[in-house]
Amino acid sequence: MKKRFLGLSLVLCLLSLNLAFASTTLEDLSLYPYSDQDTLEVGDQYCVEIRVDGFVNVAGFQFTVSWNPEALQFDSLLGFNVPGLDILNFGLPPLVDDGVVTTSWNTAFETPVTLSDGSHLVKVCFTVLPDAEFVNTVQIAGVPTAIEFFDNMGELFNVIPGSSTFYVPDENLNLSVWPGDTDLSEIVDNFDLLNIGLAYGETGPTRPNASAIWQQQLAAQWTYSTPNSTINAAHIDTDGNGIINDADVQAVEQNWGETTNFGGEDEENRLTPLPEALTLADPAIIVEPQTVNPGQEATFNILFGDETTLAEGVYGLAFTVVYDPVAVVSSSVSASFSDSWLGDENGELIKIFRDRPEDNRLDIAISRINQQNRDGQGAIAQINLTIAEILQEENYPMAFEIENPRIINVQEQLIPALHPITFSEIMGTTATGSPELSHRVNLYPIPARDLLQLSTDDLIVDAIELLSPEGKVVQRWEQALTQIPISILAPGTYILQLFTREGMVQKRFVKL
Ligand SMILES: [Ca+2]
Ligand SMILES: [Ca+2]
Repeated sequence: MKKRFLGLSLVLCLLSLNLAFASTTLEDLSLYPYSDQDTLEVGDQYCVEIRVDGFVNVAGFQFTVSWNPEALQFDSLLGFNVPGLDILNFGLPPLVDDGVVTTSWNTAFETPVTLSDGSHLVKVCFTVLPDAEFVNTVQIAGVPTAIEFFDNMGELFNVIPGSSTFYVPDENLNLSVWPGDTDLSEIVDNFDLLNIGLAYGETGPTRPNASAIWQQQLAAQWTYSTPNSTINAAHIDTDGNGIINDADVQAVEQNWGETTNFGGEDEENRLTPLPEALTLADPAIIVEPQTVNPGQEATFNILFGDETTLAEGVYGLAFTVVYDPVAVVSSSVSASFSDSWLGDENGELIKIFRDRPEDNRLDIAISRINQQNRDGQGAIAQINLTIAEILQEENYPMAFEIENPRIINVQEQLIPALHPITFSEIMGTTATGSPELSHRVNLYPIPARDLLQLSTDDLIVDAIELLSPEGKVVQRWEQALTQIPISILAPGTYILQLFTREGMVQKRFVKL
């Protein structure tokens, strides 16, 4: 019996007897395919050396090399590097057609063999086939022949198997898509909804092996790109099915907060709107103030545009609402989109939101989908939350601010918008006036520029005071008014104080 593939069974029998007494495992032995080729084309030859580390006093081995037979065709074995090892130690046809080659070798009780780390046992060569994927591996496997290395006492090494990887780029698949990051900002957030709105209804090539898993996925170019940022729609087809529609919002939801900036801690690539050159002629986006009670579940309209300054030519918006963590029950915050002038939430809009309680911020995006801009004024969305149980004598002013608004038309041009802080009143325990009284007084427009309209139901008003943001009386009228000129006031939040026969009422208003 010589060192031959088929002749090993007797040796293994002897060894298995021996193994019954073996109580220790030998040192680690690494067994791994190695190649310096990592990028290949169809038809190229790919050769891997089956290398070892820790190959010390080895008397025999067996293992399997495995690959995807649709990616690689077996060609040849070369460079046998162990005494006596040759092609007869390998199991080839028909196994190689299924993507495996097996081997067995032993010294037949002669001197064990030692090789320096990084030496190869044998070299296996293949041809790359047309069905090769982008990522392909050749690996050491334990099926059908188990992995065993032993010394001349029959004791086993602890074998650590490895693999080698090569890439076959398809020249058509030249875009690297991260599902959900539609604007290539390297983070998934509410801004990623806007491109889905812009490209809504577009079709293009499907993405091979597409999924919403947060990993780089190769895709072919689409003909559509966004009008201004020129981002290819392959990045916007987040689910990779070849059409851009509501389903593509899901990957944004699923991967929200993920980043591709794996090494860095900063979020500098996060899309921040361009520096704004705002004028008083621009429309304003604000949270509509109202008077609420502690503990109340409240809904506040988010207003864009007002009676005097329409929001014109709007297609999509992404922004953040900053709320007062003292006044809001944590994690009670959400958005809704009913009665939006931007469109019917069922069928005319896509929308997304996420509360960040630790930052007291609500991220929102909303977009039309039919490539038609719309003009409007009033509510575009709502913020819903539970008012905290604030027990204090005075009314509590609860601030809201719209942060980082990115508002676009269908040509993807930016629409500038004022976004002043507004204050809503949380009623104090001994507050003068009541919510009921407050509701009978109406101040508009919100926000106001030149003239404030005041309606007071059937209340009898004896006097009105205008207080500065610091609470100082700016002006006092000893009569009821229906209009209050405010054009000379500096921009800010003011308080109008009404003395009525049924009590005192305070209303805040925003002067742009
Ligand atoms: Ca993004
Ligand atoms: Ca899609």
